[in-house]
Amino acid sequence: MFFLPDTTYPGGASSRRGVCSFLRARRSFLVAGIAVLLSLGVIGLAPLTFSNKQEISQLSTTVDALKVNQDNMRQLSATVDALKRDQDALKRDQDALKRDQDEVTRDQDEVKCDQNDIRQLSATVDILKRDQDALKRDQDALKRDQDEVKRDQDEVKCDQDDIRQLSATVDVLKRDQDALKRDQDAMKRDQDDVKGDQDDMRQLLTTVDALKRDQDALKRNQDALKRDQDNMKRNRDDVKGDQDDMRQLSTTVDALKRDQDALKRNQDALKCDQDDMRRLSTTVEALKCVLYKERKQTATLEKRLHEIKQTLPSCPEGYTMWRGTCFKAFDTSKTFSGAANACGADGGTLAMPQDAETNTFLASLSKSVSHIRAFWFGLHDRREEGRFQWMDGSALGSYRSWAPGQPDSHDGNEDCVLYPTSQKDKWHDRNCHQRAYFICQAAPERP
Ligand SMILES: [Ca+2]
Ligand SMILES: [Ca+2]
Repeated sequence: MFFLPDTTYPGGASSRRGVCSFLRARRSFLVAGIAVLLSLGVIGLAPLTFSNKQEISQLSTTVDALKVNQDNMRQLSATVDALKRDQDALKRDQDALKRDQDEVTRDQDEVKCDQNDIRQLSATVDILKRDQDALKRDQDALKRDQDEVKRDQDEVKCDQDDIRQLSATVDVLKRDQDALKRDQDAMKRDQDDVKGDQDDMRQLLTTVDALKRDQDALKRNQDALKRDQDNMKRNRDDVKGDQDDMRQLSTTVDALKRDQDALKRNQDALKCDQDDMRRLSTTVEALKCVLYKERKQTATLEKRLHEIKQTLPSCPEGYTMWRGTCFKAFDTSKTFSGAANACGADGGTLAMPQDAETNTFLASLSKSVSHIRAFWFGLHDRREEGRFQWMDGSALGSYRSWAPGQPDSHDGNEDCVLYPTSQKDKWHDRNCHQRAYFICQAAPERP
């Protein structure tokens, strides 16, 4: 059988867990036993089918065993009942323990509160002790003061006694003094009679002394006045110097004022200049923008010009373009025919100034090469005297620029025309074999 103690379990929770596992094991064992018995009962019905005795005896043994098992079952049932009771008792004990635990917790909280109260009380007691010490010190100080007061009181009492004695002595002295005064008054009356004569003498002497003192004082006053006069004179000189300084200062101040005004005017002018500078700066910025645009445009135009030049016809080297024709003044001397051949070698002819503008241009071109040389150009009357024609065979038109008296076909042998050394834009007919510089013209070349 299983028995439980009545009240407490020193092992606590671990003991209770051991008991519970034990109960569960016993319950499993009980269930297993019941199962065995039931199987044996089923088996016990079998012998009816057996005939031999051996089997019957075996069955008898089995029945006995079953009876024993039945007894065991009963014992187990009793054990289970006892265990249930023990379990109930354990539960009750557990509840009691829980209640005890709660009470202990509450007691613990109360103890904590009490501990806090004790700490506060301890702090209060410390404060009270410190107050008590301070009070003791104050009490000692008061006792010392009291002792001093007592000593002062004793001294005052001694002084009072002395004062009383002094008062008595003073009364005696007063009486003596009154007696003395009376004697003194008598003496004075006698003395006054003697003094009457003496006073007159003394007054005279006093008057003389006073006069002497007045004289000395007058002298001192006189010296002081002289010193004052000297001081005054020096002060006057100083004042005069200060006045001069003041005048100079005034002049300086006026000059400074004028300078200030001039500075103000300069400042105003500078401000105006500054404004102008600002405006100029703005204008410059605007101009820079314009300049930038212009430059850009110029670059574009130059580029375009370059492109156009690439496509335009150009003059041979050394020739200058004039109204779509190229001209060149040569600085070598040739006959008219030699000059014409030289121009032909360049792909052109001798120049043909068929209008006033071209004539002026050619005169200028020849002068750029030489001022003192004559220049052939392409006009002649070699085919028929008096009938002038250009190098391309066309007849001389209405425009002509003969020098006065020309053409004169001097000696009947002048059939070629040139610009003479003087009057470069005027024409002269000359001997074609004469040597002169010359001017060629050519058509521009296509690139
Ligand atoms: Ca002629
Ligand atoms: Ca001539």
